[in-house]
Order: sequence, then C-alpha cells, then structure tokens
Amino acid sequence: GLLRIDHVGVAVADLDAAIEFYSRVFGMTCVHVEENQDQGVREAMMSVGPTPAGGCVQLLAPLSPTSAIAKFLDRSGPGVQQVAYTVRDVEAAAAALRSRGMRLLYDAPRRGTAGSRINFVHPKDAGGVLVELVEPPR
Ligand code: MC0
Repeated sequence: GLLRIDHVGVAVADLDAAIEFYSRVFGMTCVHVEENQDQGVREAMMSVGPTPAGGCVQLLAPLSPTSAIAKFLDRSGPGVQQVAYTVRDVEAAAAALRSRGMRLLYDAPRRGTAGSRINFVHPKDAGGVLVELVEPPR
C-alpha cells in the first residue's frame, strides 16, 4: 500500500529560478539536485519545514523539447504535474493498482530520484492526476 506522500512534482521552465523562488518565498531548503536522462529532467527536491518529515516539492525542468515535462509545459504551462507516494515495494504496489483496473505506464520499474525505483499510474485512470509510486533506495 501507500505509506505517505513522497513529493508533489511541479513543472518549471527554469530550475535555478524556481529553486531561488521556493527558497526565498516559501522558505524551503534545496536538499538534492539531479539530472535524470531517462526521464528527460533536471530536478530539485525542496524540503518543506525543518525536517524531511514535512515532505518535498520536486521541481522538474525539461532537458529536451520532446521530454514529458516540455510537453506538459507546452500544453498546460507551469504547475503541478504529479503527486508521488512512497511505497515499500513498487512492483507489489503496481500489481495491486493494476488489479484495480489502473494502467501503469511501465511494465517494469525505472530509475527515479537518488536511485529510487518508480512507476506511474496513467492520469486518465486517476481522475486527471499523474500518480507516481516511489520505492526509496535501501
Ligand atoms: C498528460 N495529461 C496529464 C498529464 N500529462 N494529465 C494530468 N497530469 C499530467 N501530468 C493528459 C493530457 O492532457 C491528455 O489529456 C492525456 O493525459 C493523454 O495525453 P497524451 O498526449 O496521450 O500523453 P502525453 O504524451 O502527454 O504523456 C502523458 C504521460 C507522460 C503521463 C504518459 O507525461 C509520461 O510518460 N509521464 C511519466 C514520466 C514523467 O512524467 N516524467 C517526468 C517526471 P486529454 O484530455 O487531452 O486526452 S520525472 C520524475 O518524476 C522522476 C525523476 C522522479 O520523481 O523520481
């Protein structure tokens, strides 16, 4: 099952400008920056509150004009692109959701932030929300 909200993903055009904005206006702390070629993103994890227990906002900037984030920005502009949940076992969580009629985007998990294993529920099956499942690295 789902353990907690892992992060809320926000599509942005300019990652450095967004990090500065979230730090200055909302007082969040940038705890991780990474480029993920497979996902076509440069991303930053912004920690909410004094400890990681407050969860994170994940800022997502496109690496190429054909990436998922570039397509999202073209269609919808900047804003919330995904809600991600922490799971203990991404394969088991995906199987449970498939058995409830959800389409998962990948047959097998792919690599997410900081070596996590991830999969996604299609937004058309989840009320218009792209749902990400995140199994943290052990
Ligand atoms: C598309 N749609 C969305 C959506 N993206 N609805 C809500 N939230 C989104 N993010 C809607 C479209 O408006 C369209 O609606 C319908 O879904 C199908 O659109 P499509 O043209 O068939 O599909 P695409 O090409 O827009 O692709 C959507 C899809 C794609 C979710 C399949 O973005 C994808 O593969 N996403 C998973 C990977 C990803 O998002 N990577 C970036 C984050 P209408 O009504 O017009 O039919 S990387 C990440 O998250 C990693 C680093 C991590 O956290 O560890």
